[in-house]
Amino acid sequence: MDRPVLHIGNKQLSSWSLRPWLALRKAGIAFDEHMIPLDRPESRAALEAASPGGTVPVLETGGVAIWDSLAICEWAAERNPILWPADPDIRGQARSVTAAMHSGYSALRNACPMDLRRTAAPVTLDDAVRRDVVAIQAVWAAVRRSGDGPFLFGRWSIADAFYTPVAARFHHFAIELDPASQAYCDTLLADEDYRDWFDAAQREDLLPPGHSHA
Ligand SMILES: N[C@@H](CCC(=O)N[C@@H](CS)C(=O)NCC(=O)O)C(=O)O
Repeated sequence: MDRPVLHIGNKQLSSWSLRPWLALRKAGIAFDEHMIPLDRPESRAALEAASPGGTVPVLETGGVAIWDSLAICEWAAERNPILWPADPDIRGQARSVTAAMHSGYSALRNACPMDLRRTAAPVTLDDAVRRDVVAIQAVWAAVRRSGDGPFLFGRWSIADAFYTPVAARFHHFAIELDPASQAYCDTLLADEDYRDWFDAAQREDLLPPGHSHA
């Protein structure tokens, strides 16, 4: 079987692409990656050619395209179940917190887009963004099980893939967190696979400085 190809957006900006890229790495699934630079005149045509949904990430495998970050993570978890907690009840809860990020917290996402080349600096946050920041920390506090490791459910899981871009937003927008949440974000941002992505983002030369994209 040909190696799957993961089409991604700019590493600097594409928070959605980061999630399945981490999951494929953690699952030990060999894949090729292909970048479609975003926000260029030719981006739309390239996105539509690669992805039925017209967005990245998209995984090309077995002659089909799977788009949507969570769908790609689930594809990876079918190949390597280590990506979710082993206990079915805890796994259900891990899926809840993952789905909450996938479909929510839009105030934070809109006001504080991931930009891995942004110099960390605070901005004034409106009430809706503050509510998201409080809600995310409350969810983390409610579910955290650090027994088997420092991640949300102990060992690394897809939930951590979904909150790694959140940790990056919190860092780059210098958002103050409670100590346990800060420690969790520090763990995510020190992860070796994330560091590989982050380092590659620093070497990208795809956008004018200061440009950012949600
Ligand atoms: N729900 C989708 C969202 C994907 C998405 O919005 N991707 C952005 C890049 S981060 C995109 O492709 N935008 C199209 C554009 O910039 O024209 C997912 O989880 O994959």
